[in-house]
Amino acid sequence: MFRYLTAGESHGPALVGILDGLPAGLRIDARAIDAALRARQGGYGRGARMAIESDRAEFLAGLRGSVTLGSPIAVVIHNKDFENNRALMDPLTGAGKPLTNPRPGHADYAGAMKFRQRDLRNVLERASARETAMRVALGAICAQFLEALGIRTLAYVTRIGDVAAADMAAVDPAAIEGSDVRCPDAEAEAAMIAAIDRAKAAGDTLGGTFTIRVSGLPAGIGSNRQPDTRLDGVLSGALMGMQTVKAVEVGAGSEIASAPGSRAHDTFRLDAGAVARGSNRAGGIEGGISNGQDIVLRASVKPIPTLMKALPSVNLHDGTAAPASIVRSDVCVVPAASIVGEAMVRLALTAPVLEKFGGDSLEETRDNMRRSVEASRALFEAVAPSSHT
Ligand code: EPS
Repeated sequence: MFRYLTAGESHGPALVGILDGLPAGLRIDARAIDAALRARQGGYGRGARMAIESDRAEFLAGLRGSVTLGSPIAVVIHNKDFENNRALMDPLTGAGKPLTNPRPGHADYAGAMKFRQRDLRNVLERASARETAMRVALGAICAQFLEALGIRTLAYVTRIGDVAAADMAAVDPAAIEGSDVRCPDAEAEAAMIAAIDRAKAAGDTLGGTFTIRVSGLPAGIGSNRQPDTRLDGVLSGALMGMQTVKAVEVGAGSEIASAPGSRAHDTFRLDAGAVARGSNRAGGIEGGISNGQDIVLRASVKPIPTLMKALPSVNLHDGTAAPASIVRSDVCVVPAASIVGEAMVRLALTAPVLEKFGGDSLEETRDNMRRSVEASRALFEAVAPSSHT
């Protein structure tokens, strides 16, 4: 069974993560993990915290000579900002003036009710998106496992506020890396940056959307066996598990509700004797099972709830009307959220891929995958064998 856990407060000493169930024999490129961490820290519209941190994943267990042992992988990312907050956040002695005015849209109020906390800091420290740094590190490890099987992910920004990128059939990864908002549409990028500047000047924040594509995933991952085994549910649940995400779409998503059946589905045809599809509105998943086409997911991200022009709130300690607490924050996190979303998809895909192919070593997983894909191809010999991936 593949699983992972993270722990860590935003201004505590460190974030820690454990990844359990990856096979032995996978060579890990630590630089690629740190590159993903840098990407998460970047993006136009980020706040001052990002200038303090320079996130680096340090391995404590599970590797020898950069190769996985099949034992649990343990990772730590130190919070540099802990040194500025030791009196407030030391796990044994930390104390300070309580935060009292909940931010609409943040976990502050709901979390205070749940955990019976009078100091909202006791809620926000774990609710903060700071902990997504560890998800990105663990996701970047899973990416190396998936890539060893030929499965790749790509994440890019498709909307910031009311600026939408043009629909793109193919996306060049270099165009994403070269963009300050991780949007491969250069024209939209300039308008997105201007929108972030306007929001900042107004003391406001902006949300948006990002798209994740998965290529190289063979047909047959996920299952119609039970509701919780359906791949669309697994992947959208993982994306909804992010702080900022309020909606997830698979393929054509919500548009499908208004299309007639004749224009909603991806027809089959024969192309030089091979099975081909007319489109990919299903986003690569039918019946909760991957169908061999690219997986396409889109997530909608809410604007960050900490506004410099604070929203109306109440002081929960004295019962007066008061603006929401203002703490250091970002204007727009959509580019960073796309990196976190990619990590969530990488983590969420690893379990059903391992469930399908199994293996205690990478070699065994690869052998199983090769045999399985060949057997599926051989099922319909009347149709050209190369077509069933
Ligand atoms: C974040 C770290 C946080 C915030 C932000 C994201 O650091 P700090 O609170 O010290 O400024 O910048 O957190 C939130 C958006 C939030 O709502 O809590 C990060 O590492 O991504």
